[in-house]
Amino acid sequence: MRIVVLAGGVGGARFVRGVREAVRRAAPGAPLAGAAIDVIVNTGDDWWLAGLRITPDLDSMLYTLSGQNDEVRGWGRVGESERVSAELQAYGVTPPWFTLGDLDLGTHIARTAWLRAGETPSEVVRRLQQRWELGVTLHPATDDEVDTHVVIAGDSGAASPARELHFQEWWTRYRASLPAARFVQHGIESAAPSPGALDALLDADLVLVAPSNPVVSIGTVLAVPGMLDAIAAERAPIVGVSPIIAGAAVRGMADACLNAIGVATDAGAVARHYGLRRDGGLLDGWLVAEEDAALVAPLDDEGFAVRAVPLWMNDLDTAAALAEQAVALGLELRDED
Ligand code: GDP
Ligand code: FO1
Ligand code: CA
Repeated sequence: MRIVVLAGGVGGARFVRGVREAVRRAAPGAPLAGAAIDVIVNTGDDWWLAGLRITPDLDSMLYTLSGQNDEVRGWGRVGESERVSAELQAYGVTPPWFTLGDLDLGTHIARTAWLRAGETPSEVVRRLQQRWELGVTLHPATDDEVDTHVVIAGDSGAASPARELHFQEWWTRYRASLPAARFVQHGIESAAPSPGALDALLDADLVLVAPSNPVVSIGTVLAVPGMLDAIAAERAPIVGVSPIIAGAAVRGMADACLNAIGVATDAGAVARHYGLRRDGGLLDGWLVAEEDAALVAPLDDEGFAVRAVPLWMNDLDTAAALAEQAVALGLELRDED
């Protein structure tokens, strides 16, 4: 069995760690036993800083799955020091609101060296993950450089005209507090899914949409031309997991992104935003939190196969249990087919 997961950074990585654990725990002969896991990771957060290519969501995956992530901060490496970053900030080559840890810099330098030598982002990701036994295969959503930018609305006078920031500046410097009018990715029209992402989708038995930011993580993966078609052409069931619990974007600022595109911070609104696959959207199935059980009946009436399950990923056990629920719903949908 081949499972493909669409994912962003921290929420995505916690979920993928749960999927990997669910596969490891599967009884011999069970459908999940020995399943291959491919992860298609958002690249919209990527940017250039101090001459280095930084890929936050891919690195969150790499570090979380290899057990080296800083669980407290959510990003970067555990046991990190920041001596080089202090120098870079003293020179003014990096801003004070974006810190590159010393160990993390090793990753960025290696990645940039390979890119400079002519390798594609997919080849670089392959090399980075070879260093550890991740138990999953990571693919960038695209090999094209289409970083997300945020358009901040101006007011009607000339005092504050509309302006555009890189997503990282909006997110880490302003903590998503500047009202976003929209998100843009310049050149996305001519981008294509990475070869590994397409291959994995062609071969998938089940596609899972991680409880990642629906706008700047999953939305950005789906915005790559050809990605949604490749997913929709699947015979494999597509099951999503809500990142919203009881009307709140747990651990993060996804609500600011949803506001910007006019979608309520609500598990039902996110399902409707993704849409039903049979109507040209993404989903067959959708997992909501037990706290949101009241959403099951209305969404079910609209055609989504919905279950209310424990949605908090607090540790490996809860993340694995959530992954098992997502897989179980997918298998149910496959058997009905
Ligand atoms: P980022 O790229 O680091 O922002 O991470 P993602 O886009 O992968 O995921 C961020 C989202 O994960 C947050 O906005 C939350 O809505 C969601 N999230 C975080 N922790 C949990 C959890 O325990 N359960 C669920 N269901 N969602 C979570
Ligand atoms: N997030 C911060 O809030 N402050 C930082 O200084 C910061 C540095 C950083 C360096 C490398 C990296 O891969 C991620 C980093 N992040 C930082 C997290 C990250 O930029 C965002 O949380 C995500 O892009 C949103 O998913
Ligand atoms: Ca992200």
